[in-house]
Amino acid sequence: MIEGRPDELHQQFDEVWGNPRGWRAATIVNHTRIGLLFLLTGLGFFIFGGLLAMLIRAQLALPDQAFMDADTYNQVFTMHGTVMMFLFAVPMMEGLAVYLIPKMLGARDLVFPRLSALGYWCYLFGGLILAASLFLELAPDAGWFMYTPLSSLPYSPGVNSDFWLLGITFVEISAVTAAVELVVAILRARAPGMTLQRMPLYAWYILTMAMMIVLGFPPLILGSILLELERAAGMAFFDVARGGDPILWQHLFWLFGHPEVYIIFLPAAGLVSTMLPVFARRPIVGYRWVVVAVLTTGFISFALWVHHMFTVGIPHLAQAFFSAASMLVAIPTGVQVFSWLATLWLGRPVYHVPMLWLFGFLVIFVAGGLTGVMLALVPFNWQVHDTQFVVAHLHYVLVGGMFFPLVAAVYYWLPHFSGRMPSPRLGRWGFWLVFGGFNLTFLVMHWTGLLGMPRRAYTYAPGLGWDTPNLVSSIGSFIMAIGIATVLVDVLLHFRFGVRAAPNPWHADTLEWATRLPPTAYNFISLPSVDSRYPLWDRPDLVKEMARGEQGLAAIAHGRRETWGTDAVTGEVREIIHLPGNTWLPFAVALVLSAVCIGLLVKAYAVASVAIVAAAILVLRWSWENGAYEEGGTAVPISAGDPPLHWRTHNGPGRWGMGVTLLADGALYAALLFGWFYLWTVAPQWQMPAQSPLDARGMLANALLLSAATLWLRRVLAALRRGSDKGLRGQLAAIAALGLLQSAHLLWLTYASDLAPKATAHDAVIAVVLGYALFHCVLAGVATGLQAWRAHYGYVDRAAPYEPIVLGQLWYYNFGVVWSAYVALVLFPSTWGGG
Ligand code: HEM
Ligand SMILES: [Cu+2]
Repeated sequence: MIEGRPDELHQQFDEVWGNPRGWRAATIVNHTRIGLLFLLTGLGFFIFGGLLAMLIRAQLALPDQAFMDADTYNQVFTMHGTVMMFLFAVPMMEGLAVYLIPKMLGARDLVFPRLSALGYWCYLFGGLILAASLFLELAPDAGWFMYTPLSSLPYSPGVNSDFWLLGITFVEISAVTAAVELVVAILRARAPGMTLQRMPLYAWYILTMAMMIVLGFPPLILGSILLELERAAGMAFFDVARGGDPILWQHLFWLFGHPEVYIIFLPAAGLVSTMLPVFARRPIVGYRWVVVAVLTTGFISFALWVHHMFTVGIPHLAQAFFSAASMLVAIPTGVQVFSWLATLWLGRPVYHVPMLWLFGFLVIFVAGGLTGVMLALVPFNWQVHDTQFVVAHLHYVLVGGMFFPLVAAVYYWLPHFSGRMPSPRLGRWGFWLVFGGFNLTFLVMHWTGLLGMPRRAYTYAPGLGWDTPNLVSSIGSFIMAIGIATVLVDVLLHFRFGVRAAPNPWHADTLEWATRLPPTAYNFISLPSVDSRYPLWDRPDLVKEMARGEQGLAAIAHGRRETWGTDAVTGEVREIIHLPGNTWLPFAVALVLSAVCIGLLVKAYAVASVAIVAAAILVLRWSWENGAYEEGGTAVPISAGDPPLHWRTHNGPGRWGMGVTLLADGALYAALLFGWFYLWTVAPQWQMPAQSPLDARGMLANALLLSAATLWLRRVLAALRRGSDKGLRGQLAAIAALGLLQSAHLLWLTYASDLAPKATAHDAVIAVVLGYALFHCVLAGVATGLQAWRAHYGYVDRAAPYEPIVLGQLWYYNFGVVWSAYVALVLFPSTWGGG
């Protein structure tokens, strides 16, 4: 198994896995590096958002301040909320997960490294575009929730809102890519023997968070696309006069926005559940209860969005339901809190700096939870809606629930990043300044709110009783800022002056501490197998065995990047996942997509179109460079006794990746259909034409055509699974042609139906549904054509049947899309009112 001494082995691994320097650093796809980039960029945006918070507090410190005018203030607080929520909180949590998860699972990388890199670059570029708007004094100014009609063209005529819609969509796509990646890695790339039951709690939290992103972000992406279409192309969705409804935006927004709060909180709670037992020096109490609580939180949080809309005028029954549901969510959170307290109680805790932050978290977060229950009471909610009370609650939950655990985590994993230990002294100062400053700022703000001071007002008159509490809040916020600066200085200094860290300095139980400190790009030269929930506690020798190359997959002479692919439930080895190496593609794709984004912003549609074509070419190139391509067909050696490389199986990670991506895609489509039925039943001036503009028979024919192609592909795939690739290339080519023919027919149908999307919301929604279906059908056709071509080169055949099987899912998905479009747009209207 071992080829030479570990040092030599390390050298060989470095050759295959190493990170280039200089310009070529932009080609790195390795998860450790990408995770760190996420964290650093997130920190940058946090500082930016924090400075904006300082500006806000400076403006509110005294009554009748003229520090900022109302316009600037609107931009500043909108950007503060937007930056903190989209560019700091979520990417930070995802970045940490990208960094930690493979290591905790005992893997060498995430399963789609190029996708992680793409996600990062999209995040960076999207964030920069958004941030730039403030310096151009064109920043979004309609609040981080962008309510229509305030954000619609008549009330926000500049490009301010467009910056938000395009920039945030760009960033959201990055969040979804990282989420897909995390879900699949957690389910399919764990160490052999790591059953679901033995998975570190953090992985459960991240799995839940990632699934929530997959299902929760698409409604907002859809909302942004619709609003941008309304603003840029004049299509009608949120305009009452044309049959739209601004409340639709609120639904789409909060369908995303409420889960978002838990998307931010759950991973932070996962950090707590990871660190706390280590410091308490015992396993967490009630592992199973915590898992159940986390999963339940994930589910319930999707049923809560309406509690943000209690004052909008919704039916009483709905109010009662969502009020009760909102209180219910306190239960699983309570379970976790009790489990943490019990762990501390029953353990023999040791106190280090991270523990201080965990303590701060517990105090502040519980307080925030209590005001949350207050807000879930409808009458109380009516009272304090849109006052500073809500701002105070929100920061107790977000800063307490996310920022404090994050700082604890930074201190805890610092030795991992740097190989050095943080110093206790400055850290304590930083903590107490932040803790004190925070409470001074926001505890008082509850009071300001109860006194009736509204949220988002840029100034106020003296003598209303608001002067003193506001001054106190502002002073508190500056103390907090000084505290945060202290922490940053501490962290910076430690890179220079920290003492060298011992291996596993906190005596943790999880596998990330089995890497070198700081870790190599491949994490481990040999991959562990696991037989307990606390591998490093139960097998103290494991670390050395791994480092000596005595565990799995220690061969590298073949020059491939590899990690184990394991069964989602049992953790048994299924295949060797063959990972791609460094490449310019993700960076280039993100760059071209930012050109699309900027092109749309400045309404240079020609530029945007060229960039879209360029992006399509790059993406095709990307999908060409898969394992079988680099290796020259299927003649790839593997060691005797090893499982197959993943692209020789029927069920590799790509299949899961496609599945999860389609879940996200389906969430977007479901939100679109929801919009259709919502507008139909609720919009005050919805107009259903007497005669549907759609050609009913044409639609049916189109769906049948697609069904024929799909069924054909299904037969080809079934044959492949049985080991027959007879006529594979020709059949794939024919299916691709049939698919493209169907796409052309759909395009013609859309064109011939003479829709008037600028005149009525009815036609606008139909146009979007058809456009959506068209996009997917073309995609499937082109991708199948590409597969035919690959079959021609022998990259795809019965020995490597994997890619067409992955692609098959897209066809099944399209089948569902086109038929449900037929049902929703043709059958329903013809049976229930409106021709
Ligand atoms: C660093 C300390 C922070 C301070 C002093 C601060 C201060 C403020 C203030 C004064 C407002 C109210 C603006 C207004 O109503 O006019 C606000 C809004 C907000 N903050 Fe913070 N904030 C801080 C950190 C954070 C963090 C860490 C997050 C999220 C992770 C966050 C998320 C938000 C959001 C979502 C809003 C609502 C914006 C809106 O209503 O549109 N803040 N913040
Ligand atoms: Cu909520």
